[in-house]
Amino acid sequence: MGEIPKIHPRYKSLITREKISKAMENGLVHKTGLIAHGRGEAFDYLIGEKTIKEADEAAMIAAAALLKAKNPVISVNGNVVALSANECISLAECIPAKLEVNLFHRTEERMKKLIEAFKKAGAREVYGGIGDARIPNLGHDRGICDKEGIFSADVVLVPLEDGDRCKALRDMGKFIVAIDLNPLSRTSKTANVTIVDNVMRAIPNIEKWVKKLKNREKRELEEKVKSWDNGERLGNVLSFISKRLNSLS
Ligand code: PTJ
Repeated sequence: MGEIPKIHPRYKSLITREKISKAMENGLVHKTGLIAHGRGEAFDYLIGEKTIKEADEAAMIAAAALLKAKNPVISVNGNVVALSANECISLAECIPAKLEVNLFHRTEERMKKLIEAFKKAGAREVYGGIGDARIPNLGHDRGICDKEGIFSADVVLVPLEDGDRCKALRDMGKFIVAIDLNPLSRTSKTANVTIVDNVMRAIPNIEKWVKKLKNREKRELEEKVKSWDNGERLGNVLSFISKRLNSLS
């Protein structure tokens, strides 16, 4: 495609597609990352391509969980680096949390490229390259992680996560915050807190809440997190979508 005209009504969406397809050509995004992106776009339409109330509240709980954590880690993959690298770095500094590249389709070449891309964007330290630990009960290379990173984390933020790995992380006793536009996915259902929103809006929104909650007592943060019922909240998202579709029909 030539230059995308700024007056195109879907300009933002087209630019995002360009970004992700270029990142695929550069070996950062896996080819199935394009399929995942398309699926995300479809669900984004259903919520009106904006942060809905339920997602904002989930982002607040996510911020509370990340702030009260002893070793919080933000797990990033190809799509996340292509769409939100700077925002992830800013969030990680604000909490503070570690950043770890953790791939579904892991190759040493992609790991190297993604860690380099993060460092080029300003990240001081990026975990994932050592690969000296394994998430139990996960076959193949998608179970590889860093001992000092995800393996020993108590809270992990997983944008665009695979359902199987999300469950394996929960089985390790970790508190999982997922960002997933699909409220029906296994990841959404398995996480402790699911933010049904686009990763490009959700990451800065979590940061907004981290700044608001930063000076609150740990006990208050804990109470907020404890009060969250993820199943009920996902039900509310589905009701929102169904009401919205009814109102449009
Ligand atoms: O870079 P890798 O090798 O780790 O691979 C990453 C992908 C995304 C290819 C891999 O994790 C994968 O196949 O994921 P899934 O199982 O397709 O799940 C992706 C989920 O993310 C789907 O439920 C999508 O709806 C959702 N999604 C896609 N784009 C976005 C999104 N959620 C939030 N924001 C998005 N921009």
